[in-house]
Amino acid sequence: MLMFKVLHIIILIFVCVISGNELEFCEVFDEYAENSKKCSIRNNFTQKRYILYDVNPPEGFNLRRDVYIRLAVFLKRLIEKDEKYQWQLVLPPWGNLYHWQYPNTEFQEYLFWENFFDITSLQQYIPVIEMYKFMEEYSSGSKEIQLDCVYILQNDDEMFKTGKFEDKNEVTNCTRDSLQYYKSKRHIYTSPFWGYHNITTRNIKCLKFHGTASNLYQNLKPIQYRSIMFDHMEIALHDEYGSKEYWKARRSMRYNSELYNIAKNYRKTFLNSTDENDNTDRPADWTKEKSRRNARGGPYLSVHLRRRDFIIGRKESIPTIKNAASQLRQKMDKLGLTVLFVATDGEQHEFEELKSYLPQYKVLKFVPSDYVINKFKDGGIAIIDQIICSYARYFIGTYESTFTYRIQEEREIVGFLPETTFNNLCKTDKKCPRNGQWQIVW
Ligand code: GFB
Repeated sequence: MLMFKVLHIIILIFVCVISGNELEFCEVFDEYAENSKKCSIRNNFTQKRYILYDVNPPEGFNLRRDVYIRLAVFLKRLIEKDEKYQWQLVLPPWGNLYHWQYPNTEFQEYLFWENFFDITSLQQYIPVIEMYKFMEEYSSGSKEIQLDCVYILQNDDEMFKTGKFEDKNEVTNCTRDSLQYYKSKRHIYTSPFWGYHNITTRNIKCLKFHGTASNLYQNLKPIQYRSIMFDHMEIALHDEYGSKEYWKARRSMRYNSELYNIAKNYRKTFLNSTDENDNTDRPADWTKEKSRRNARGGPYLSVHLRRRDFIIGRKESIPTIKNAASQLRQKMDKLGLTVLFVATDGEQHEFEELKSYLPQYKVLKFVPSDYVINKFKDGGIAIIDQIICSYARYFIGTYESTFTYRIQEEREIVGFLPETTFNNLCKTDKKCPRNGQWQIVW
């Protein structure tokens, strides 16, 4: 009997190797011990484990970048404590973001991280791979990519009602809200999966979750699962917000070098700003960067003027264009600056209105070429705006905008004095909400 069992296992392993598609005979159903056993055998073969994630669909680009940092630190710590497995973070392609509506841009889906970020820099912090690489590695030639387990994180509504917050990680019934984007046919779930119809799972669990990301280590179960996805990952909080580790992860998020170059040319051509003159030179490798506070910045003031949904959703903190102009004029006069760079999602007529209130100043915004629009789309244009804002002598942002937060972080990394960075437009001169100052830790 024992001989027979051993033989059975050897055959199983042999089939696994020659079929090249381990998924064909390894479907993960926790409740079926027989299947779990097969998976254990398969999973012992390879030490590679893949973590995938997604974020609540309406969330924008810059909150998503923050969710990446939570995962990056999560993975860094996981690797430190668990050397047995080769953990990899699969970078979720960008697409279909609510705010990405640039006219004339083609289809904004399936955009890989390399469009916006420098993958080598990210990899100097944690092992990340693009989705297409994951598909190649994981599928071994098969068209279907079946994820071993998908956890959908759900808030605990009760906690929000009572205000008593405590860590929670409980498998619970899936609410309609949680499953609204998934399609199920004979226990196989498809969609949304970043728009890929060939990605499926048989195993979805909903988690009532409250706490920091590291509370999810217990859900990884690497003996059972080779690939695991967390949906609604924005629900998990930072483990180390603002710490040295947080800033390391953040520093590794260098942009695609072409975006830096476009911003650099713009600064030089229109803003009389170069790294040599502005004392903003940085090493090409982020790990070589050092703490400093002597960046001068180009001879311009930059503003992030957030409009659109903020005019309605954040009425109490968003000024009128006229009032914003008055605040900007006062600051430029005080600093002796005559050039204003405006990053905005506002309409052209709002920009024209702003200019009309500032006739004695040079007021500019970045106008992308067709090449930039087609290649980098909304995400890349937004990054170029952010980079240009990051190199100004003085920056004023929009209260509670994550777009502004990312600029402030970048300025902290470049080495500006905090008082030139942590400023925001006020509703009026009298009513001025203040953002916190999250200064860099080296
Ligand atoms: O990045 P984001 O999450 O920042 O969303 P918030 C704003 C998006 O609007 C950006 C565009 O990703 C850009 O596509 N955008 C905003 C800009 N400002 C600029 C700009 O100056 N230049 C360019 N080129 N594009 C959050 C939303 O917005 O606000 C949430 O993500 C929610 O969904 C919340 O609506 C209230 O933090 O400003």
